[in-house]
Amino acid sequence: MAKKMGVGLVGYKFMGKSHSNAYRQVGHFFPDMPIIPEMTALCGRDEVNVKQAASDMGWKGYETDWKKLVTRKDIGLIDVSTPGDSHASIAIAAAGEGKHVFCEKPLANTLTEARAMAEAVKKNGVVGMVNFNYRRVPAVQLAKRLIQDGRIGKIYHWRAVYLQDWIMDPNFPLVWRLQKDIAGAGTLGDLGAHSIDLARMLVGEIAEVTGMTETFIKKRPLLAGTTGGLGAAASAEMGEVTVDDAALFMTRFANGAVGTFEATRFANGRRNYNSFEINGSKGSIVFNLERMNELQVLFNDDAADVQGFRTILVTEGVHPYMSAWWPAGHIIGWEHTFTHGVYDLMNGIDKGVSPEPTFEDGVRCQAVLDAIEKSASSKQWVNPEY
Ligand code: SOE
Repeated sequence: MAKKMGVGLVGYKFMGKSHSNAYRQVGHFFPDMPIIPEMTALCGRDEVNVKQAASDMGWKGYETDWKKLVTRKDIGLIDVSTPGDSHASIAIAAAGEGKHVFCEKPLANTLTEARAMAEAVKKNGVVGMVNFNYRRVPAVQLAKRLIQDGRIGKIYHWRAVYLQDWIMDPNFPLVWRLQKDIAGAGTLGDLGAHSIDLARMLVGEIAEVTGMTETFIKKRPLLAGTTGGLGAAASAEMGEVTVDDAALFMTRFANGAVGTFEATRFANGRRNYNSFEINGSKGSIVFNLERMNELQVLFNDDAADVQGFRTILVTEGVHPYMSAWWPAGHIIGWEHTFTHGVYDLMNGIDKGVSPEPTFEDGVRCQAVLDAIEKSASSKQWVNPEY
């Protein structure tokens, strides 16, 4: 019989909903789970809303103060799905109470906070994992295996493009993601961080960066009401946008590969276009989240008359996580990446080992973000401070 562990989730909007779905599903699809997460309590400041969300999403109870949540004896795992400004305080307090911590990306709003979080997890001997969920797309895992097996040879190029368009309307209001004191950074931390994490996993450590950021719309209407998600309503008053709308940067990897990255919320028509291309001495790999069940690959050792990019439908049971779902050819979606994350997390907790991306990975990503911001203001190449 699998053991059980109570979960306390802080945050119940977009990310809270996707994490709740993962906790609900995981035990039903992964029968070999060593520890089943129990949806013990959902936490949010507004009692009426959090109570409703807890009942809608299948939580047994709720709390309105995360400080109380982290001390509860029936909870072993704290899930931090709040905006970045509260990640550090919640995660550090939870680790101090001996709770394992699952934290939304990027790990923190600053490198100093990220380091303190990694230190807290280490010092208290608990498991810490950052939810860079795109690592857990089976096609991305296939890319990783092909690289590890040497199938594309020595990597020369990494090319990442992460494009969205949800704030292009100048009248779209000043939601929390556009405020530095809450979000830490704009497109750079929200989207660029995903690409940096994937680049670190697939290519290797980033040694040097140079970058630029741009804020196209500098003032926006303040929010009408309190709902500040991706579909928020505007008031008549204006406020200042304090984060970047777009970030472009180049990197040198420690292994000699070079990388280019583009992250923007101003790519008209691109809703959530997260893609990368890797070119190596023996082949190439292309991934695009909008076709997330597919991986395009080219191998130089294919016969000359059939050489070209092939598209692999990554739905066979031989691929990570896929045997838990449907027969081959029956595709999975964005929400499955969260379920896979929770599956790996519970296995990690069982073994007492933090699954990747660990808080240390989170710190390294944060160091790259920090270096890009420094480079954007100094207009120089900068080495991340690992
Ligand atoms: C909004 O830009 C957002 O939801 C990000 O915060 C997520 O990390 C990304 O996966 C999708 O877009």
